[in-house]
Amino acid sequence: ACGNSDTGGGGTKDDGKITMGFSQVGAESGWRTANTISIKEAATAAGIELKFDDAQQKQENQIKAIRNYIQQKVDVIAFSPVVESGWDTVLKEAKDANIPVILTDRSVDSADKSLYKTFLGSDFVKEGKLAGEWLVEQKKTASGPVNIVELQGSTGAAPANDRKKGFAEAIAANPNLKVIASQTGDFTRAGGKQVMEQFLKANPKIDVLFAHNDDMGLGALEAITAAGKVPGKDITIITIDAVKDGMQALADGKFNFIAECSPLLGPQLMDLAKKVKDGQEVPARIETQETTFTTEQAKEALPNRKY
Ligand code: GZL
Repeated sequence: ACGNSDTGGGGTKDDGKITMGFSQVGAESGWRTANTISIKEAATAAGIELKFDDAQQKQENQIKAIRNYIQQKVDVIAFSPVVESGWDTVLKEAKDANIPVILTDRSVDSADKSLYKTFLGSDFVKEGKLAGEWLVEQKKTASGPVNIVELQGSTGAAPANDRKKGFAEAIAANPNLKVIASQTGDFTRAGGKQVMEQFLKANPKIDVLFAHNDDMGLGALEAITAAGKVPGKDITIITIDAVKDGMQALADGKFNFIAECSPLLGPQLMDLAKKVKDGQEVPARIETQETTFTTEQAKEALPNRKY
């Protein structure tokens, strides 16, 4: 590097080592823990210096962290936006400071696509759709109403908005399938348990639980068994993520179906950071490849699961 920090570029040191500032959502779920491990391990493997901040699921903490990274003149900023909206101002500051931004895991609703180089993450609408399509197939012979309760992810988060949308679109195929209650459990086990207790108190007939992530489903299991019902039998349970504890519940028949959402984004993120730093063009959207699991498939897959 020419060593002249006025070039406005990042803070690449003379040793050419790239510095990345990463703002993480928090540590709310097993998925998030696995995602953080993937990012930290991949940075080490790629020889990238990683500055890491845990925002405890607060947007203002992410904005603060991004501003710090701009001050420190990092080479690349990457983050998983806890909610979709309210990023344009700080992303404009990063752009004005000539620091490229990579969105990982979750996206933003900014109309100005020049505010970030790429979005690496899953298609959450598809995940919701896969969950709904499986249920439609399972309940195609149902004669009467099938009452569904839904544990939504964090309010305003892209995975919550999109999974809800995809699931609703899919179950519209069978008017017997009705979401009778839908509320956020904030992607946490505690939230899932608390809200499921309320659902059970208010609704005598619940046939299906759709939880936007395994952790809320795992919390709901406690409420369901405490209410004297058998999870996976009295109440069909569909979740998203496929982290180890979720896959174990699925293998045990307590869950019935999981749409995978892979947290292992670290290696791709570091590869993108190098390309972006070198000024190479990168695709505007890189979609995570992932699958779905039934109980039988979970039993087979469990021994080899990395997270
Ligand atoms: C999805 C990710 C979600 C997970 C949850 O990519 O943003 O956040 O599904 C996590 O487990 O809390």
